[in-house]
Amino acid sequence: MSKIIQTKTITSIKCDLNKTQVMGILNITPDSFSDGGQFTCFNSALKQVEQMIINGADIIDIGGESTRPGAVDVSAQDEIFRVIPLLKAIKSRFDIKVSIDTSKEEVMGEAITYGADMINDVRALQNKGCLEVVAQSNIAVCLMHMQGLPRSMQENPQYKNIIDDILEFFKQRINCCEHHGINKDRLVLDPGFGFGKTLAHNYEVLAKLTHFKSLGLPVLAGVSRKSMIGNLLNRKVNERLAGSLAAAIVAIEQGANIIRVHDVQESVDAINILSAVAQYK
Ligand code: 9MG
Repeated sequence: MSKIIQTKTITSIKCDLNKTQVMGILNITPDSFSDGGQFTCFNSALKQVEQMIINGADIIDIGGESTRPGAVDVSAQDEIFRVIPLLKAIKSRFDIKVSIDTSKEEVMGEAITYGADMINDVRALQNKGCLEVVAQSNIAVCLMHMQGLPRSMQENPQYKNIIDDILEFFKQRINCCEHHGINKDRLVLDPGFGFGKTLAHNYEVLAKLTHFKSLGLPVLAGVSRKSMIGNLLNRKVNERLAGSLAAAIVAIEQGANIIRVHDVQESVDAINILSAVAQYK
């Protein structure tokens, strides 16, 4: 029997719901630029992007602010300085979708001006001015759920029912976006693994990821190298590849359309195995 190809267009990002999109992570962290080695850092970031593209990435996610637990704030100017020259360089050299991981209206504005395809906002456009800036564009947006803020989010997170609470949050954010003129077809939802969630919360969300599909939007999952892998397996950050791949496979089986990963080649291999098996289901 022939398969129905269900293709959904979220503006600027063609999201084929039958093919998992791989989002490669490019972190331009504060210390990358602190030794005056900007040029080296810039070139090595571009090389990393090229390698991720060769390895099969569909989207590159560039972040200039750390969102790890306890991370300190970065100014909008610093973030723009780190992220925008790279966005411009990537767009002029490669044919690849670029997502900018930011929660600041100023950075979003610049990202839109210089051709970003998606804003990846861990604060789901809740910061001042963000809804308005994004509404003036056609860009896609990833709305991520987070309880609390990075500085303190891992201090005793609590939920009545984590799945219902996240669903309610998504509904409110979708309404807010639509109210500001951001069409639903531009949105991607992300439950935010590790953002104000205990180990048990993270695994419950992973097990029940399909629940978020009820809102009719693509779902993004970011589990790569996170503490939910390290703490369960007692593995350091550089020992989390197998655990990350296993969790990504579960996320895809539970309906994730986009996976956000550090290890692009290995993730693409895992997806290809899943696709080969899926043909016979
Ligand atoms: C920036 N960032 C770090 N972790 C993330 C995750 O799980 N999802 C999204 N959308 N962004 C993330």
